Amino acid sequence: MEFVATGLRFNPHKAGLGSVNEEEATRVIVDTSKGTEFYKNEERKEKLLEKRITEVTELAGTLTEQDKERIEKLVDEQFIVSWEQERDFSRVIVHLDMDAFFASVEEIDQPSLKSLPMAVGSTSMLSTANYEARKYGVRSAMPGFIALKLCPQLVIVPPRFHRYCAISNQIASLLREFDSHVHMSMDEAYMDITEYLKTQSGTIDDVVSKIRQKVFENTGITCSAGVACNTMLAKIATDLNKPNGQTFVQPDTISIRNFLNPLSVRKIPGVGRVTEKLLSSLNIISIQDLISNRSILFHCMKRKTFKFLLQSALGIAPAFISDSESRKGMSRERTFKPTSSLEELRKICESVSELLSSDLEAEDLCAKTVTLKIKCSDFSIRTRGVTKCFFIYRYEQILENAWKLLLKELPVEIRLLGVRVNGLVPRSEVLTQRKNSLENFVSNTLKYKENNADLMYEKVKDFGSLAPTAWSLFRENRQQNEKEPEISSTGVCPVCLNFRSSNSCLLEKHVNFCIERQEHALKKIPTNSGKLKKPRI
Ligand code: TTP
Ligand code: MG
Repeated sequence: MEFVATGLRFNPHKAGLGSVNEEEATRVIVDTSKGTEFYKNEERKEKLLEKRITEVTELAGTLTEQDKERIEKLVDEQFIVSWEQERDFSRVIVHLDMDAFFASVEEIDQPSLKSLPMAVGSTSMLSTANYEARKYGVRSAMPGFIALKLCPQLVIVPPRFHRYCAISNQIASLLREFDSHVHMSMDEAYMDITEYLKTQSGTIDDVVSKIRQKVFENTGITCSAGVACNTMLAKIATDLNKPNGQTFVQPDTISIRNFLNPLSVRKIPGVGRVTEKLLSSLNIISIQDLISNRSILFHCMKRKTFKFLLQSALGIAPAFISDSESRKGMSRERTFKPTSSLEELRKICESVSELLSSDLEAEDLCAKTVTLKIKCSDFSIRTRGVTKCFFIYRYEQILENAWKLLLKELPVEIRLLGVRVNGLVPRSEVLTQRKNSLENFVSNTLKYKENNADLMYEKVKDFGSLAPTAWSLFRENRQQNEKEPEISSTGVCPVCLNFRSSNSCLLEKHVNFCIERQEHALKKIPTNSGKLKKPRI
């Protein structure tokens, strides 16, 4: 077959695709997509990748054998020795991933679909496929029209995101029995079952089987599990025995190395097809190769990439996702038939924002930054973000911020819309902080008013007017003198200083409203927050 861009090659890295003839599937993908924007974009991306490969291989070629030995020694002494000391074997982490999640939910609701090759999505894009369809090479993130070429009898079912969310929430509550701090995203969960195991008599494998059985009995969905001493290893392990299976990695350095060494670099979460191709140009195919070529990695990669790849290859990672890490961000996205219709885009933006706000709600978090990601019909990707000066979590707030960012991009034809929130903190923390700062503000304001009332009055007299805030302060002070309100139980809005209430919810709502109103007035002032991020290769 003629040369094929990396992104056009059939991607076999998903459970259930092992028996597919890759060359045949690639030919169907190439033939069906020739001349499309997708095809052109993949060719553009390939050119950039080729350039990067040339740079990296040239750089690697400058190393002599002596250089490599010297760098290897340095890497071992300066990095690996201290990383090895950081290894934590004390926790038992389980990663659970539902099998063919969206498709399984559809099969539960329509059992007749079980025996058919079926995928969820549309002719333009599939979200996932059941294992029957995977035998034909049909998989997630594949356009439906290509899937129909690979498997003409494929049944394509439109997605029902609310249903998937409901089942996902149900699974999360079941899993809380084993770890009350379970981290659950749509169809995968991380649990630290170290404490739970102390209350059980069976082996680790028995307990994990029990967990999977519980999910199945309550939802009808099978899932696969990986068990290891850290989340990264557990996630890799889950994939090895999918569907409806589990893999346990013994918590010692030799077992971990034996488990990882023969695997493809692609098994490392975060290594995609571009990194895979870049590494293969350096003759790095397996995880073992990453370790043997650590001098080249050190010499050719950015320090962060070097660290990530080598630590992953050694199986070194934090035992569990720390709260702050897990709170880095949350996102939702939707792929659809390219459209420039504002009405359709608004609906999609609404549904993505709604899912995201319920994710925030489920974890009781709120966010500082909203980022919009769009993939245009020519497959170029744009991301735009805005950082607020206050925390948001409500559906309307996420929607309006994402929508404003989108409006700035018009006119545009879009095939994917995603919204991400970052700067996450627990809502309870924000409410406490806000309450404290409100209380401080109120008491300081009243002290200030007491001390400065005369001075302010003089200013009013001198200049004839005051800025609105100062004016309200002054006016309030006059009213205060007349009424003497209960300061301790009543809060004042620190923005307008006009609104006061002893009901903290009402006050908070008002403060949010006031800040947004103020932001609205200021929004004409250009800031850096809407800058376009350049896509990385
Ligand atoms: P995955 O767990 O990656 O896939 P899966 O559950 O369908 O199949 P597997 O048995 O291999 O775990 O993703 C979970 C759900 O997320 C999937 O059912 C649909 C959705 N999804 C997309 O919408 N687009 C995508 O590209 C992928 C990978 C998943
Ligand atoms: Mg899954």
